[in-house]
Amino acid sequence: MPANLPPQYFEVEKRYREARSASEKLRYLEEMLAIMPKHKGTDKLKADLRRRISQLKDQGRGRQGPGRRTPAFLVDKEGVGQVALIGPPNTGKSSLLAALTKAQPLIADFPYSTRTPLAGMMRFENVQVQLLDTPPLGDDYLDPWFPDLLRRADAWALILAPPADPLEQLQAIEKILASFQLAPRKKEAAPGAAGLNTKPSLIIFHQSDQLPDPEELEFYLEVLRENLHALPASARENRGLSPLRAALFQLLDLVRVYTRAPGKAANFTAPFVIPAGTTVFELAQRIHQDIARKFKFARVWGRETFEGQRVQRDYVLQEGDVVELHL
Ligand SMILES: Nc1nc2c(ncn2[C@@H]2O[C@H](COP(=O)(O)OP(=O)(O)O)[C@@H](O)[C@H]2O)c(=O)[nH]1
Ligand SMILES: [Mg+2]
Repeated sequence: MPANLPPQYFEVEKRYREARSASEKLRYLEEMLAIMPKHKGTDKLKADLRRRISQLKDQGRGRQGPGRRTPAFLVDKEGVGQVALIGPPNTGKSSLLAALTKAQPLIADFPYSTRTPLAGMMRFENVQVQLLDTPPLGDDYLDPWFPDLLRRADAWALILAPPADPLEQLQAIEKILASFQLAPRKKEAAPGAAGLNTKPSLIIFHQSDQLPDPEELEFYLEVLRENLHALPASARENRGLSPLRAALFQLLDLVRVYTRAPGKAANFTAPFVIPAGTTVFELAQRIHQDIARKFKFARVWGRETFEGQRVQRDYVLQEGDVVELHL
């Protein structure tokens, strides 16, 4: 061994080779450099370590050249659906994520405190909805993966807040979305939305505590409601969060149904969560092809049916229905 390296060096080198993250690799490289004895025989090795260190540091700064970045921000979907919290800087997207889920985002009064999406699971009764906190939608800078995140989400919650005019904030968001051929799905087919891909959306008029005058708050809400469903909320004062949970779930356009075996009670903690419009036969198919094949009829206990009403395969399931499949 020409460089005459101490055994400790090889231990650290082994850790370096096994390290997963760039920051770990960097730490070990720096340790190796520190352990390296100082004499002529190690010059080449030292230069090599320094080169690798500076490469890793460059990568950390995002200077790694085109095509090598992995889309690490496309969050895996969990729960019954994914809602992206989007909006201008400082409207309280991160604060809402923290208030509605167990996630702990950085909350700060500087505009670009959120750099990457962060997911949290929001409980609503017996289901979990995934919420995504995102960086601000401003026109100065947008991460290249942001449009993909918007397209992949099942729905959007547009987070607006005083002191800016909420209608202007809404228009600014729509302008940015339109530049990616996207638009919130309006109550009526919105003029100008032609050719754009729409997503179910609602407005959260956040930081409502900043508008102590209820008439002012109501005025803004009425104006916003001409476009989209809009709800007031304040993460700081814990206001409006229960109706918000319900509205975020409703945005996904799902229904919860419960199956029961004849003569047994339904399990209300474990709903089948299915798209609105699903028929009882499609439910049978979701459960198992064999069940669908043998399906004869169903009995339903629900809001739209009388107790245990016998229904045929094309019956459209309603929220809260208890279903007994007969084979
Ligand atoms: N008055 C008031 N301020 C809030 C509320 N929620 C968040 N803030 C403040 O608004 C600033 C931005 O919050 P943050 O959640 O980081 O906003 P984001 O940039 O949209 O993620 C912070 O200083 C928060 O303390 C709220 O409900 N009411
Ligand atoms: Mg944030």
